[in-house]
Amino acid sequence: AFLENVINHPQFKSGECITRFIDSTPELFEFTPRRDRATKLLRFIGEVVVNGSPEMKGREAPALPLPEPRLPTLPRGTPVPSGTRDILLQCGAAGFAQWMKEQEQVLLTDTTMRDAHQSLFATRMRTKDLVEIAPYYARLLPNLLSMECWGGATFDVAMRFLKEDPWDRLAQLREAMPNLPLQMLLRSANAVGYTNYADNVVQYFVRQAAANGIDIFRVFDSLNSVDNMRVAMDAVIETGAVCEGTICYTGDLFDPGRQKFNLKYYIDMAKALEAAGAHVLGIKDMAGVCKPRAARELVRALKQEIGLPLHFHTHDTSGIAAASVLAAIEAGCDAVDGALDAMSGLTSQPNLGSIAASLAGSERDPGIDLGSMQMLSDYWEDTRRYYAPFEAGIRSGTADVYRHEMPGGQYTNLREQARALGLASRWSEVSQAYADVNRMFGDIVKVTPTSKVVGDMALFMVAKGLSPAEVEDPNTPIDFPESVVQLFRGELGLPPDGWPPALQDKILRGKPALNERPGKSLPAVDLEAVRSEVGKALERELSDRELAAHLMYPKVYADFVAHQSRYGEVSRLPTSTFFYGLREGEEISVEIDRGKTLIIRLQGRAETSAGEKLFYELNGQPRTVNVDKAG
Ligand code: 3PY
Ligand code: ZN
Repeated sequence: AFLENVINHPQFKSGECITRFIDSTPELFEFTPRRDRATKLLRFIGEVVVNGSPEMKGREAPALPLPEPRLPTLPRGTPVPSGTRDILLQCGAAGFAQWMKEQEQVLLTDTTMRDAHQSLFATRMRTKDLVEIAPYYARLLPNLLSMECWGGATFDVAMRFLKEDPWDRLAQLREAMPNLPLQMLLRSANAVGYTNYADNVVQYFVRQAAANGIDIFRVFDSLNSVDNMRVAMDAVIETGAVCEGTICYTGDLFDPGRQKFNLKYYIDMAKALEAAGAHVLGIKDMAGVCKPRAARELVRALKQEIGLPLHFHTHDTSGIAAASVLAAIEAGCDAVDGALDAMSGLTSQPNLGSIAASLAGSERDPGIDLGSMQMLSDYWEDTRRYYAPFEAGIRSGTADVYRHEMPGGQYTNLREQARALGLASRWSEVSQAYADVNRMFGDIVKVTPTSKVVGDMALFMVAKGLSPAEVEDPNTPIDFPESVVQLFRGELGLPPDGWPPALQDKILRGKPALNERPGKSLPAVDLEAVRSEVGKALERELSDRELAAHLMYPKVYADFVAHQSRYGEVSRLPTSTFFYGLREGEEISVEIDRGKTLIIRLQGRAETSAGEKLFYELNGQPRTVNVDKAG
C-alpha cells in the first residue's frame, strides 16, 4: 500500500527529492492510522519548534522548563464519594432548588475552570490541564454546589486558538467528576456566540449541552431582556437540568443620579424570571461593581420578594469583591461563586478559599475542607505559570472600574486591543470613552456581546479623536463600526426602554430596526439540510455535537477541522509543547488513546534550504520531519 501511494503521488511523479517528499507528505502513511496520527503530531511540534506557535506572536515565553504542577496526594484507589450531583439526580431540578434554599451553610461554586481563566488569561486554559485535576476535585470537594467549567468564551476559544474540541472537554470533565454538578454560562439567544441565533439553533445547542453533561445552565441576556431569554430558559427546563435565570447587575443601586437600575428594576426582572420558570436566580455582577452595601440590599430585597434560591457572582477588579460576597451571604444569599486562591483576584472571582476560611465556625460555614482547597490551589498555582504570556500584567485592583464598568472578562482583552492599535498609553481615555459610550447608548447592561460593541465604539472614538458631542451631533457624519450598526438595528435584542432615538437615527441613516426580539423574525434553520451539506464538504457524517459546533461558529469550526486533519489531536500534547515546542533532548509522553502512548523525543535539528530538518525519536525509532521556515 505504501509503495502504491508513493508511485501514484503527483509530487513523486514530478520527481521531487524522495526523502524530503516522504517527510513532508504524511498522507502516504494513511494506511497505518496510528503511525499517521504520530506523524501529524510530529509535524505540529516541528512547526512550533521552527516557526513558533501562532498563539505566541508578540508574546514572551516563560523561562523553560517549568516545574510539573503539584497534584494533591491521595491514597491510591480513593473512591469517588457521593456529592452534590447525587442530590440533583435524586431530587430533580426543582427539588434541587428547594434543597439549596433549605441549607444553612452557604453553597460554593468554583469558577476556576471557566470564568477565572477567561478573565485572567484570555480563556487559554487547555483541556488537558483541566482534566488532570478534575478527579481530585471529585474526591476532595464533593460538597461544592457546582463546577463552572464550560460555556461563555470557552467554546469559541477552544476551537479557534487551542485547536481542541469543546465537546471533548465537556465529556472528559463529566467522566472525571461524576459527583459534582457541572455548570455552564449561556448567553441566552446568543448561546455561546456573539450574535442572536434562530430559536431552533438555541434549542438544539441547549439539548446537546445537557445531553453531554451540563447540569446547571446560568442563562443571562446581554441587555437584561427576559423576553430574549425565554427560548433558552424553556429549552433548559425541558431537558431536566437546573435553569439559573440570571439578572446582570450594573450601575449603582445607591446613586441617586442613576435611577434606571434601581431596586425596583432588579426585583421586577427577578419576578419575571421566576414566572418564566427559573429554578435558581443568578445575580451576575460581571464587572464587579456591586458594592458591599448594594449586594446586601439587593439580596435582602430579593429574598423578600421572590421564592428562588439566590446565587451571587462577582469579579474582583476593584479589589473589594470579597466584601460584597460576605455582605450577600450575611443578607441570606444561598450560594456564591469564587475561584481557588491561585486563580482568584483582579479581574477574576474573589478568593474562594479565603471566603470559606472567613466563614469557618459561623452559621453559614460552608463546611468545605480548607486543606483540600489549598492542595487544589497549589496545582493551579503551578499550572498558571504555563499561561504567563497571556496574562494582562495588571498588578492591583482598580476603583476605576466604577467609572467604566467593563466586565472582568473584557477588561484585559480591551487593554490588549488598545495596545494593538497603538493606544496603550491612552488607556485612561479609552476607559473614559467606554463610560461615555455607555451613556450615549442610553446606559445599558454591558456584558458579552453588548460589552464588545461598547468597547469597539470606545476604541473607535479614541483612535479617531471623536468627542461624545461630535458622535451625537446629527451634522457630523460618522462611519460607525459595523457592530454598532448591528446593535442599533436590534440584532442583539432590545433594551427594555429602547435605544436613544436621535443616536439611533444617526447610526441607521433611515435603515429599518427590529422592534421585537431577533429570534422572532429569524427563520428556523433546517438542521438536517445543514448537517448533510457540511458533512458533504467534510466528506463524513456530522455528529450532533459537530453540527452544534458548526451552527455556532461555521468558519471557526471549519478551520478547526482542517487543523485537526493536518496536525491531529493536538489537545493531547503537554501545554508546554503546545505553546513552546520541544527543546533538544526533551522527551514527552503523549497518550493518543486510552492506554496508547507515544514517547517523543527531539534529538536534534539541522538547517535545510527551505527551513529545518528535525530529528525525532518516536517510541525508540528515529523519525525525521522537514519544516519550511514561515515566510
Ligand atoms: C461571557 O459571556 O463569556 C461572560 O463571561 C460574561 O460575563
Ligand atoms: Zn463573570
